[in-house]
Amino acid sequence: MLRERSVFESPTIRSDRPMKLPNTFLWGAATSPHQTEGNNVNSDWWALESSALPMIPERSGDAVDSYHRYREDMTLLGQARLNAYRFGVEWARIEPERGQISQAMLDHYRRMIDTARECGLTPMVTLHHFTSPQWFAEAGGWVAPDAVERFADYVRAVAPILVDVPWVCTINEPNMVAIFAAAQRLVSDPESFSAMTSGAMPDPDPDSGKILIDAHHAARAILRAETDAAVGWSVAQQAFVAAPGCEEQLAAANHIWEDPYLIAARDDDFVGVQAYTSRTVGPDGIIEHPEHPDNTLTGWAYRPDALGIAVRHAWEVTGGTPIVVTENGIATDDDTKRIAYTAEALAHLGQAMADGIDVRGYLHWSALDNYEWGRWRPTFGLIAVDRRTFTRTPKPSLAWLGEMARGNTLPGPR
Ligand code: IFM
Repeated sequence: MLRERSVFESPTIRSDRPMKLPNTFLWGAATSPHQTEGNNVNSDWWALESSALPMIPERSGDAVDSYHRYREDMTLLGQARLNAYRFGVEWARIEPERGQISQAMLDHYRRMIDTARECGLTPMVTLHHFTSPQWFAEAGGWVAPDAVERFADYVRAVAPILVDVPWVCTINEPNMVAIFAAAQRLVSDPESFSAMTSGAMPDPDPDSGKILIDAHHAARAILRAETDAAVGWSVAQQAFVAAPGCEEQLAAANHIWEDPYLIAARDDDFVGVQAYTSRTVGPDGIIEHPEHPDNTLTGWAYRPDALGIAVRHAWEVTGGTPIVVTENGIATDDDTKRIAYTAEALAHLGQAMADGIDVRGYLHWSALDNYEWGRWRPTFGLIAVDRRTFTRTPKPSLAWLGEMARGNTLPGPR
């Protein structure tokens, strides 16, 4: 029984033989609407960008104009021989005012789904990726008494265009959404605020977390009734590891940051693992990434092994929900480093799969250099974008990942 086996036995890679994957394995890339489409003017993030918060020094503006150029984006992914694309539909466009559903926007997103297919890409559609309509935020956001109902209404409105979509992710990184909720509460407290601006993140707000879990389960029920989709959500994982003797602190960090969201995925059709780096938990809790020349453009430690740690943790906590890696990547302007990081991350993923973990796909973050929530400098893309002309230039990493998809094997260690 695979599920009974300890997946923590082997953190290091044992096999250097490539591992053949099933033909159904998803090889792709991911984006989100707000980070790529541009002019998401009815969203809460657009409003936040106007509010001159120091954590949000730059605005999304036109983003990379994927609202108009999605066919070009998808064509490049398909030409590279990737077979999957995770993108989102934007609640603030579909329901710009409460109860006012835009059929034109639903048609737009249905065209995106059809275009993905035409480009040879299996679509995974995310329904909520950090941004909500401004009217929802003004009404109290996720802690408003009717938040779950409002989200469920939106999901009901979108369901008809998802009827034949194979993969739907209800909410992206609900634990990060709960962190934003905590951060917004702290903004009025000068001491906590200065801690936040120096890079530390508050713990996820547990009240928001519970509501997000209810919202996810409500969405899952609607989607299961009205579509054929495999339904899940994606969890931001920090791949926490314990400093010597700090196993209890490690368990506490996981308990607050990740586990409730993974437990909520126990009856899902899949869980999305999103991992970029690993963080150590010491005697006083989570340790911030120490300064290091190898740190990425987001200031995170260079830790390609994070993916293996995260996948093993998700498998253990969910009790064996099938996994899709819905995000993994690196913010760097050195594409050779991106390839090296990804190759190593994939080797760790292969080892986890060799240990019996059921992983159905790998979706790299991100397809395009895009708006990184307040900043443009951290570039995660397989495709560079000139933000003045919107010209797309594939990087060598796109062709490299396409080759991986064509070979459909996971590598041994480098
Ligand atoms: O850009 C984000 C994405 O929106 C959610 N997951 C992490 C990425 C990198 O920070």
